[in-house]
Amino acid sequence: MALVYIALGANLDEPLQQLNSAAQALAKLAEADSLTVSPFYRSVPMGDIPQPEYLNGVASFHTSLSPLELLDALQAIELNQGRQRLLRWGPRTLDLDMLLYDDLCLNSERLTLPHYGMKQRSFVLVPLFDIAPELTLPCKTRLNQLISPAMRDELQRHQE
Ligand code: A4P
Ligand code: MG
Repeated sequence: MALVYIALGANLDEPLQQLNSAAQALAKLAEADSLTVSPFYRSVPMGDIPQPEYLNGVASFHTSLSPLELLDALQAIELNQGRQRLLRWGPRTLDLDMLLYDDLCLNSERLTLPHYGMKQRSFVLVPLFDIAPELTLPCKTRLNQLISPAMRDELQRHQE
């Protein structure tokens, strides 16, 4: 059984509903009662494409799926929620990125683990810290060493 962390992002078609639906879908991939979902944060779009602000969060769970089976399942959830791949870094109804799969380090055509951008992104690191404050990454860096006060200032916590 692997412990996995997934980043959730949405900026089209009711992002809050998109993330809540995604969390329900992730629960079906998770071993019983193992799903934890972080608070959600509003974040300014990263990159140069003009687009609406994002809602971002992170989920963790235990799963018996292999890494590629999990990637297939994540992409099926994205498609089921109307994801269209038009532009890299373009707006999307739902993006599910696999951040960590246990301590696995992998560089294959379809899957890079840990996720290539996670160490730089406030909208990943801050919600990840909310659900895993003691986490150490496979490169042995402690999560809390990657988070600066400026990163927290970039985000607005979504009020329930
Ligand atoms: N892939 C490789 N490794 C992984 C992994 N660990 N998890 C491959 C998921 N997928 C992985 O992804 C392209 C391909 O990456 C997949 O087919 C898979 O085989 P995609 O979801 O189709 O395309 P994308 O998301 O547009 O590209 P990319 O490079 O993953 O973009 P990011 O890094 O996801 O960034 N601004 C804010 N504020 N919040 C955001 O969430 N997100 C993006 C997209 C841009 N700006 C943002 C946000
Ligand atoms: Mg993606």
